[in-house]
Amino acid sequence: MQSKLSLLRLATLAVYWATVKADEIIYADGALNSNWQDWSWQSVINYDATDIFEGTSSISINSEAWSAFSVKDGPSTIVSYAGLKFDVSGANPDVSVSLSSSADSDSSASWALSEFGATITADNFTTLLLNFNNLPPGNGAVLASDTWDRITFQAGGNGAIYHLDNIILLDEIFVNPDILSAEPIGTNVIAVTTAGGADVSTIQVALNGQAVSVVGTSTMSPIGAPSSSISYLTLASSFAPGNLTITTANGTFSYTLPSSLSGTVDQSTNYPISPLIYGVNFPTSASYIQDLGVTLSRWGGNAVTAYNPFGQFTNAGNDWYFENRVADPPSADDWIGWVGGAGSQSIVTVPALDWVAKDATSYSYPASVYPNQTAFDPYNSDAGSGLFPNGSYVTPVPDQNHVYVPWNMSAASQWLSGLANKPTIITVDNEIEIASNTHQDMHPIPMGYDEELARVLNVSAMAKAVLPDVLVAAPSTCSWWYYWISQVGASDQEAHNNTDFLPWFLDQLQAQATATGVKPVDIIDLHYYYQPDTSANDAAAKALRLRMTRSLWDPTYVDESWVATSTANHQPNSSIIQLIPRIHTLIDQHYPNTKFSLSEWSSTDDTDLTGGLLTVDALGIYGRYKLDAATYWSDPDENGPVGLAYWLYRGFGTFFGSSSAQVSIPGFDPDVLGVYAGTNGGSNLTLVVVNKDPSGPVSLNLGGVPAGTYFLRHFGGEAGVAKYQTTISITSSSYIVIPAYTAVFLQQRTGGTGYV
Ligand SMILES: *[C@@H]1O[C@H](CO)[C@@H](O)[C@H](O)[C@H]1NC(C)=O
Ligand SMILES: *[C@@H]1O[C@H](CO)[C@@H](O)[C@H](O)[C@H]1NC(C)=O
Ligand SMILES: *[C@@H]1O[C@H](CO)[C@@H](O)[C@H](O)[C@H]1NC(C)=O
Ligand SMILES: *[C@@H]1O[C@H](CO)[C@@H](O)[C@H](O)[C@H]1NC(C)=O
Ligand SMILES: *[C@@H]1O[C@H](CO)[C@@H](O)[C@H](O)[C@H]1NC(C)=O
Ligand SMILES: *[C@@H]1O[C@H](CO)[C@@H](O)[C@H](O)[C@H]1NC(C)=O
Ligand SMILES: *[C@@H]1O[C@H](CO)[C@@H](O)[C@H](O)[C@H]1NC(C)=O
Ligand SMILES: *[C@@H]1O[C@H](CO)[C@@H](O)[C@H](O)[C@H]1NC(C)=O
Ligand SMILES: *[C@@H]1O[C@H](CO)[C@@H](O)[C@H](O)[C@H]1NC(C)=O
Ligand SMILES: CC(=O)N[C@H]1CO[C@H](CO)[C@@H](O)[C@@H]1O
Repeated sequence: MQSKLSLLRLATLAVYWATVKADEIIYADGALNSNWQDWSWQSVINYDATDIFEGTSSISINSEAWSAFSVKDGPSTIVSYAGLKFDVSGANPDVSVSLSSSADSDSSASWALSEFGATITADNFTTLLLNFNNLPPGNGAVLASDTWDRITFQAGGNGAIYHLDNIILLDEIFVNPDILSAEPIGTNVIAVTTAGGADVSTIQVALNGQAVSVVGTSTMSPIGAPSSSISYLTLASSFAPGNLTITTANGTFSYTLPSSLSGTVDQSTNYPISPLIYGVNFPTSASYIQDLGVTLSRWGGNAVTAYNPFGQFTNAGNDWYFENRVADPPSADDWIGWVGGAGSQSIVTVPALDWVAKDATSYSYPASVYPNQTAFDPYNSDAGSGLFPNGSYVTPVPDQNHVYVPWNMSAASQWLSGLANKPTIITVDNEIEIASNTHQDMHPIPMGYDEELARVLNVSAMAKAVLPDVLVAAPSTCSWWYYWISQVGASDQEAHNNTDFLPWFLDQLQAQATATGVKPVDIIDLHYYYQPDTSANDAAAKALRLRMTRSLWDPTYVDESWVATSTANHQPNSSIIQLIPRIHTLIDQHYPNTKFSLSEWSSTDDTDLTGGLLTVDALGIYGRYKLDAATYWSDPDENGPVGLAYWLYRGFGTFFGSSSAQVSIPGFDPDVLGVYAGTNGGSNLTLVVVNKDPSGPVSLNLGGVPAGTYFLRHFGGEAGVAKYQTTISITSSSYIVIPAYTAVFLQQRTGGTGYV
């Protein structure tokens, strides 16, 4: 167990603010600064609230769902300040802060108040700082330069009631030198994170009461986070079990180093890893693809079902009031081109229902036609949810011609044949088994087995005729329940020889392949969303999040969700998902020699560290269990924990290995550890280790790991979320330390130390 004597100090509290020339006070007492305008919407705002205040009054805000308190400056000056400070009170209000530009409509990232690392209560104001050089959650990311002139505090889907006070743009932020963390890593290195250029030369280290000297120090500032820094202190001797004490000018950090878990890594026993497992949906830019090493980019999701490539329109379906809009990005052809130019292959959705959007403005459920609905778009009060107040779908079904134009295989063929840039893989629409829900206006009749198969075969025949090299992926089913059952229900299963959907579907594809000599589907594509509920995001939920990757592979892991007790007929065992081996077995039995992909999956939390650790674990599992392709839903922040998981394996041209090497650790507990080994033809060993335990380091004794020079990447633990990397020596394979809640990448560099 770790005991850290100094308090865990949050990034927001480790800095001080000082007025040097002119801070801009946007609000202090009574009224908004006259240079600023109120651009709020659907919120009740009182600038002179006295129920709780500092000074003489505060701002009270009551925002409806998705509405906001928003203020706009005169001339654009925000970018010249160092940060935005404000006081907030409320019962943990669901509010996010963002900046935007009225000149070009750009928006910054949106930072949830919960990401600032402080507790917000209704009784007292809490001071939060949006440091433009160290954005929340405090990994050193810097605000992009733009014509920012607007600050928006937007409520989430349940609205928000809260107070703000003392909203100030700071001219300067002084960072007091501080040593934030000091953790053991590798065989003899202490990783020390600092703020304000703190001096690490006076740090003293003792192991079991004996002083250990520091023989080398190197310091780096992480890529993409120039204001964070980390120093690696090399010790004169290696770690060993016992008490490690690190004494600094800003507190003492103590750890108990445990006895090591023993095993072996065998590079000579290996098999290829598909490079396409490191994909995401809709990467944001070419540099995103290159920085994270994204190998496969998907154009997919609910909003591409109605994609009209000729007008570049689409419809949001039930994600947003069944409204048409300009597709974003507009041109699939250009998109395939630039993702390819950045080094990524592409997987592109071909609409497979009978309609696509006719324009950028129409919507299916106008209030003028259907006055009685559960909700209307806060930005367009005429566009309704398509649900009666009792939750039933609005009837009569609207005439599709109001919003859509017909779509058919000749239109699809015209689109694909005209593409200047060809996709690597196409998918047959997206989750069409639930179209009568997500696109109830377009396809109100629940889809059954036969219709889904017919649509898959029709798109496949069209696509293979037009693009002879393309791989066809289907059925892109949304989740576990629909792998086995159609939206028609049990009667559909009974009508199909009482067979679950997937095995039936595979049998039909095999029959088609046998009859025609051409495999209609090259890749069985599913979406996988973990079913356990981790939304509480407390310690128990985080531990569950890190355990539930076992559902991808483990034949003994009973799913910790409704799946475990569902009585539906999902042979061989309805309570054990064991996803990748299960689907491989089904494919072998019903439609052999077919690939398997997951074109949507998620860590369940893109901003919490455990979402990143889960992603590292999952990417290791995908390689080890021979998944053929995967794309994350959707485009995790490059500098957030999930983005860092991709960077760890693939960032900036470094990669884990072309093959998965055998790891054998008797007594290994997958609830607390993930250990993956990669190799290039039996050399250049790479190890990725995830320590899922928040409370202390683990140590490994791994035969087959040669001593020598290693390139180290890591994130997590006390060091936090940033792209930390260095070169270290592994002095012996017998005692390698991985800090708590940390993912590490260690790659043998026999020929030198170079890395990008
Ligand atoms: C850390 O220690 C240095 C050196 O004693 C001191 O100047 C600095 O104020 C300390 N930082 C904090 C946050 O206490
Ligand atoms: C480590 O410290 C604990 C608590 O101070 C003590 O009980 C234990 O004996 C120490 N272990 C070693 C190996 O020195
Ligand atoms: C609105 O729909 C609800 C049921 O969903 C019904 O009880 C109510 O009478 C309807 N109101 C009007 C004005 O039609
Ligand atoms: C829901 O309300 C609508 C409109 O009032 C009505 O037509 C429909 O029958 C109701 N559905 C149920 C299940 O009560
Ligand atoms: C196919 O769709 C196109 C584009 O909407 C339309 O012009 C054409 O008439 C349709 N063809 C058939 C046979 O429905
Ligand atoms: C599939 O194509 C055939 C032949 O063009 C057509 O008759 C059938 O309606 C199509 N099926 C679906 C579900 O679109
Ligand atoms: C129906 O299922 C049984 C086993 O569940 C199988 O033996 C039989 O071949 C199937 N029949 C058809 C027509 O697929
Ligand atoms: C599925 O596995 C669980 C856990 O091992 C076991 O309790 C259950 O009996 C199995 N069910 C079937 C149908 O084999
Ligand atoms: C191993 O890495 C070194 C650089 O450290 C490189 O020169 C060598 O080609 C690599 N070997 C293989 C098989 O990739
Ligand atoms: C920590 C703190 O300032 N607590 C205060 C919160 O507000 C209540 C009621 O106004 C005070 O009594 C606490 O002292």
